[in-house]
Amino acid sequence: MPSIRMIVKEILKAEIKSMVIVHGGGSYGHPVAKEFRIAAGYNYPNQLIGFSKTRQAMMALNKLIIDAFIQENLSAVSVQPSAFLITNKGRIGEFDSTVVKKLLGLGIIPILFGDAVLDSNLGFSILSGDQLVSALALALNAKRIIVCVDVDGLYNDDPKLNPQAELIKEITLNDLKGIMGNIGASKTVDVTGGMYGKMVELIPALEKGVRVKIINTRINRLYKTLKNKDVIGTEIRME
Ligand code: IP8
Repeated sequence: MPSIRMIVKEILKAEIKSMVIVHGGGSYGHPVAKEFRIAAGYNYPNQLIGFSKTRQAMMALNKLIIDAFIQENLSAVSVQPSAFLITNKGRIGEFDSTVVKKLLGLGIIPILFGDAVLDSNLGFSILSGDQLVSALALALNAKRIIVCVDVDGLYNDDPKLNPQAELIKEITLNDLKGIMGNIGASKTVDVTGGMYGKMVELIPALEKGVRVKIINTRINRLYKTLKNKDVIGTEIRME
């Protein structure tokens, strides 16, 4: 996967001391989660094999990503969200971030992912990487979240439907809430809501003062962002 390799090389070049990575389901997790309606919870027996397949798809994607880090001699390890947290109606409650903190303390990069998780109300559900990012940022007192997507940032309308849509370079949390209705849902299979879902999930972290930058995964953009250099994208601040 060339894009994963590129991202890993940029992280290596930026010499970042401490970071947590969370990836989504992409074409691995979402189609199978959708086919078996995993996000809706346990309703019929055939979903059990779907739960298993979704988990396995996420592990496969996570392995590819970790392999790319190891290839660059970067110490990254998988931390499987479904093994340490249970949602309630799809929402994270309390969770224990000790393992992630200890890994960071050792200088290891924990790599987590959106996952098919047990749910105390629904039996199981889908936890989005976006919800996890926000919860982790709060638990770890993170200074910033960098969101890598396949468009240049946040637009005033859906850029995949409206070619006139304009990129928003900077926005405050209040203004973000005001334009939420215009933000596009995903055009690909995404059981957790595309860009709109991302923004909704980031709000709790933004409210606590975590800075958010949304960037495209194009060459050098992650590197520049990690180095606090000027880069095309959207900066979201509490105020
Ligand atoms: O792509 C969903 O994570 P997301 C993960 O961050 C699965 O919404 C299992 C579909």
